[in-house]
Amino acid sequence: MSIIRNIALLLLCFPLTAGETIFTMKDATGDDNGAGTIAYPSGADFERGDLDLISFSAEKSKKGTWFEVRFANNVRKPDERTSSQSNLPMKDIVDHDFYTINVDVYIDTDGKVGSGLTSTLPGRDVVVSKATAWEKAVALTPRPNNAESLLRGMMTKKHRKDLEDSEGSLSQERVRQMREDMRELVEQRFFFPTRVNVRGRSIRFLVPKEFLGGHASADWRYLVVVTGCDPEQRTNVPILSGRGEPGLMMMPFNYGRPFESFRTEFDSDPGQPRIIDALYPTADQQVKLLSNFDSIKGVAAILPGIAPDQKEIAPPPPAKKKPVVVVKSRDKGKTTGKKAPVKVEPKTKPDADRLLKPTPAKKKKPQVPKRSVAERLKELEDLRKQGLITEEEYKALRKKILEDL
Ligand SMILES: [Ca+2]
Ligand SMILES: [Ca+2]
Repeated sequence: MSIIRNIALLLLCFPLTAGETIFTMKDATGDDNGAGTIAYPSGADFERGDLDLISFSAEKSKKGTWFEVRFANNVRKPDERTSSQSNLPMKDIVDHDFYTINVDVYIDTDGKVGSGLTSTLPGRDVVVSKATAWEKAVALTPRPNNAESLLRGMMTKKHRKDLEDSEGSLSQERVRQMREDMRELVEQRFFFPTRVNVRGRSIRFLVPKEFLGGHASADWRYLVVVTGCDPEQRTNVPILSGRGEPGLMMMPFNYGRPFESFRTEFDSDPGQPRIIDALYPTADQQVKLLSNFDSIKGVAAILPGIAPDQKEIAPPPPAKKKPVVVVKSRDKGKTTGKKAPVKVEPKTKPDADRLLKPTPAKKKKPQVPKRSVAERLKELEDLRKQGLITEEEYKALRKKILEDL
């Protein structure tokens, strides 16, 4: 008994995790609704507050940096859950003691405008601002090895297609080299933490010095986003939003009151980013930044990374489509008669940003037909009858729908 007490006392005096704090950043409470209109799945795996980030901090250790993300609710453990695909217990599927949360951290280490990547992991549907383009990304997920190989697979597939388009069919040696290049590229840019501790409302994860080139710095800028995790990467759940591509380990979005997917509230834009919470000083800034997209033009919301002092946010420009460069008209202006040969750059070097970008969706009919005004009014009426919206909300939404006539 006394031995146990002594060990407990020792642990209290010398916590295993003691280290110098590098920074602590706070996030608003109650803003786990993304651009303001995302609701949790109705199933038992999620509850409001579960993905509500309240702080993000970094602490020095011998091996590297321990980051900590803290949430409004206790982190859900996989103990009692089983797979939705098989009879496997969830704890045998995931590698760590959580299963509903992904946290991406995009880090701008050089502070140079335009230097680094602006793409994010598949399915996040946001881009990082050019001013805070990132050098290193940390992706906390319950199945790190699986997520890393999935990401490598997605990027390799695209890169291989690029190579085949410019070089024709590839020799075995070329394919081996290509796979090696992609492995290096993913390892250089992404880290999927495998040393993870879950306790109460917090998840701590170690990022080694080798990955960040030292400890994390309070001078760098950080973009931290939280998404709902689907550790089984199911592909049989219909996906409403996103550009038709599966996200990396992400829960899908749908209409209605889905059991197993997130939803966007009645009459809000279904094309909104699938980010549940993002680290910004106020909820208002988060809503503004996440609402700054145009799903019809295919323009994603631009999110800036922020400094740990959280004093300054460089607001990105409003979402607009890049102007289409018409090459022909320029050629016409030339009077030399002889056309300059178009130099085709061999795509031998993988371009990480491009490989991470979603493939533009082929034009096809939307999966969910636009509902008529009558249908929407009826749905609204149902919501009122069920007491799911207030009389005031009912009136406001009714007015909005009728304006579409
Ligand atoms: Ca929050
Ligand atoms: Ca937030």
